[in-house]
Amino acid sequence: MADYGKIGAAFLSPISHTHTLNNDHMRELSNCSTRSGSVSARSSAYARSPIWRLFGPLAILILATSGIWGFASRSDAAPTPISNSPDNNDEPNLIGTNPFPGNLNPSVLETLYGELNVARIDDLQDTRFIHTGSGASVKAAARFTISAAPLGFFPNGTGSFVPVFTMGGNNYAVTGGGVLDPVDTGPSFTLALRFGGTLYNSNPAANVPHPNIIDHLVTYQIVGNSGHPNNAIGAYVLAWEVGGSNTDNDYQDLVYEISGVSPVPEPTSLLLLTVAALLAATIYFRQCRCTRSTCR
Ligand SMILES: [Ca+2]
Ligand SMILES: [Ca+2]
Ligand SMILES: [Ca+2]
Repeated sequence: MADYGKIGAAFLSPISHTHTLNNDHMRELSNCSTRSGSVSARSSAYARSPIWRLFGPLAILILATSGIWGFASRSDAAPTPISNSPDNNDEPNLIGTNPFPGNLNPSVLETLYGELNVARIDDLQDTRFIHTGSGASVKAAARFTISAAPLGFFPNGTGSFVPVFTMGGNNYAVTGGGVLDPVDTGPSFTLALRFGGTLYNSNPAANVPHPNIIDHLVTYQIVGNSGHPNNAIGAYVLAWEVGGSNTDNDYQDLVYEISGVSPVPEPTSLLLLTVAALLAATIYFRQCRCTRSTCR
C-alpha cells in the first residue's frame, strides 16, 4: 500500500477513516494506477477520504476568497504617517492645521483642492500605477523644499529611471508638466523622483532604507469639487517627501497632480494566492474524477 508519510497521514489517508480497504477499493486503486496514468492510486485514495471530500472544496474556497480579501483589505491598512511641517521655513502642512506660529495655513490640500474633496489612498496601493486610458499627464502643483527634482518613472517598475519633467518655481507658483505614454512606461510602472542624487520610488521596497522613513509618497484622489470647481475629479495628488537624513515627514516637498492612471498594489501576494487556489482546484477535481467507476 502506498506510503502516505508520517506527517499528515492521519488527516489525509483514507485508511485512518475507513480503517480497511475492501476489494472494490483495491480494484479501483489499481485502475487508477494502470489506466491513463494521469491520476495515481494515491491520488484516488486521497480523494476518497471523507475529510478531503468535505474540506477540499472548503480549502479552495478559503484560498480564493483570501486572495480577494487580501486585495480588498489593503484599503484598511495603516497609512504612512504625515507630520506637521516643522517650526522653520514657515511652510504649511500637507493636510490639517499647522500649530506653529508663523507657519502658513491652511494646508496645501485645502488650498489647492479642499481637504473634503480628496480621499487618501492606502500606502499599500500607491506603489505602482496603471494606465486608465491611452495616456497619462502629470503637472506641478506645489513645492515646499529647497530645490526641484526630476519626476519620472521606471518602465514596468524596473530598468532605468526615465525623467519626465522638472517643476519650476516654488510654493504654489510652480510650473511644468509632462506626458506618460504607455509605449514608454509599459502597462504598469512605478513613479520616482531623483532628488539630490537619490532616487525616491513610489514602491518603498525599491528605496534604500534610511533611519527615518522608507515610504516617500502619499497619494490622494480628487473625489469632489466643492468650493473648487476646477478640480479634476478622478485625478490623483502625488505628495512626496524628500531630503534623506533631513527628512521631516511633512510630505509636501514636491506635489504633483496626475490623471489617466490608477494606483495598484504590488501584485506579488495576490498572484501567489491565486496560483495556490488554482493548483488546489486542479488537484481536487482531478482526484474527484478518479473516484468514479472509471478513471479518465
Ligand atoms: Ca505611499
Ligand atoms: Ca519634507
Ligand atoms: Ca517641506
